[in-house]
Amino acid sequence: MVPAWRLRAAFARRLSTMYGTEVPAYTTLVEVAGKVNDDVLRKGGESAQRLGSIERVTAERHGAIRVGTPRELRQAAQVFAALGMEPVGFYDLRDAAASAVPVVSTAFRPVLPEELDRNPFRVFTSMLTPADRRFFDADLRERLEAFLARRELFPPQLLELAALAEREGGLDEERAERFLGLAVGAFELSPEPVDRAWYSELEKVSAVAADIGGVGSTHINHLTPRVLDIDDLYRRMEDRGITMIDRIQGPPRWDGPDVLLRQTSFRALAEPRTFREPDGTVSTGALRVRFGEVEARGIALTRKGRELYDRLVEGPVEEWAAAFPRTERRLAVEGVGFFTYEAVRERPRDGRRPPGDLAGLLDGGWLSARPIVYEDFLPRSAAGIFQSNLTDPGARDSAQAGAHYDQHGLSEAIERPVHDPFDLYAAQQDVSLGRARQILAPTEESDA
Ligand code: OOG
Ligand code: NI
Repeated sequence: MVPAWRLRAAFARRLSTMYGTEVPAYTTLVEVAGKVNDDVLRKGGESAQRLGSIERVTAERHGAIRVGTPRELRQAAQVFAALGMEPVGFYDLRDAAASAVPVVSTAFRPVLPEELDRNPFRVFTSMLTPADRRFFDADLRERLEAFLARRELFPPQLLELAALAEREGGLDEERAERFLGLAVGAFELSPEPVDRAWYSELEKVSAVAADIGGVGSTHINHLTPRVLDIDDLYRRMEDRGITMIDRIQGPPRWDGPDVLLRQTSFRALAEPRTFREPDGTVSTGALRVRFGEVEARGIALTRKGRELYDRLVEGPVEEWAAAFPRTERRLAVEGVGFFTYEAVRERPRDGRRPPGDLAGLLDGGWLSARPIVYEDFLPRSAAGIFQSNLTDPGARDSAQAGAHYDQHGLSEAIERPVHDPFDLYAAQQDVSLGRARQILAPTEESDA
């Protein structure tokens, strides 16, 4: 039996191989990321692995895909469920980007700490919003929905094997092989000619809408390796003559702890595609929709920490440096960052009782804290990544009311619960703290 986590790790590896043949610049990015990580490890020693072992970081990827309908999203969720990946978080990118990005998104990822340790592969998954009148008028919406209803992104056998894998917690070798082949195939770029007129019509509204609804299949949009020093990577890519977007998204570079997520990308490359012209002839051309992204991950922030982040990230770096907690200890005791806690020593025989507060427990050496790594995404950064790869802002009629989407609605569309990322981190922290307190101060009964 090949368990879900092995399927997930194998899927991530094969997707990476496939994407490397489709987008050779991705391979360059992975190589450069590897060199940067080697250097950080050499200079930093153990502290370089504080936010994850080098094995985990080296294998770590996130992918991005885009689908058109709730049904397609449900099917994608079934494929990811087979890999032990569940929907986490709701991202509404329609207002986060200045350009027309008519999608709402979630991320599929493992949710249990031990599963994340085995392989943290995640996929940022966006769904088109044809009901949003700001982007699509009634006529275009109808034709778009009819087009989407006709296509099949995932072959029935893939979905059957995925459902079986989810029920059984894995697949036998033979079925696993079949499943992985079909799953990777579903995300390959299709050689089918693109209908030029239809694609162009959608492109006038939004390049993202055209990428999703202008073709008969889906494809991986980017696959992102994790790097330990993203500023160094940015410089090295530019030194190689690769044009990067103009900034690194997310928190500024500073000498305090890494938090949340910092991302950057190189610009979308022109990829050869075939087109069916209005007169029926087939021609070759190019589309610029896929790019290369890289990211550095830091400590997960609490709601309070996130509010602080959202406020400070807008301002100058000096303000950030003055106001954001500069040490892990402060992140912990001020309730800004998430940690797991472990009891350092047993309850002493002299009857001294451990202090009740976190600061006392940490400062007295009763507890050690380990940061919880941020496993999710940031709406503003995601919008920035989408946006920086659009050459045309598209069109939006702001006089129209937008269609309402939220986490609950998304959950109903997927027919699976969408986890709240803050709840997941908080639960992990609370479990560890409860266990540590139990060791430090057992009840009188368990003393006897
Ligand atoms: C997704 C863009 C967002 C990220 O890492 O924030 C994203 C897309 O382009 O489909 O991948
Ligand atoms: Ni991404």
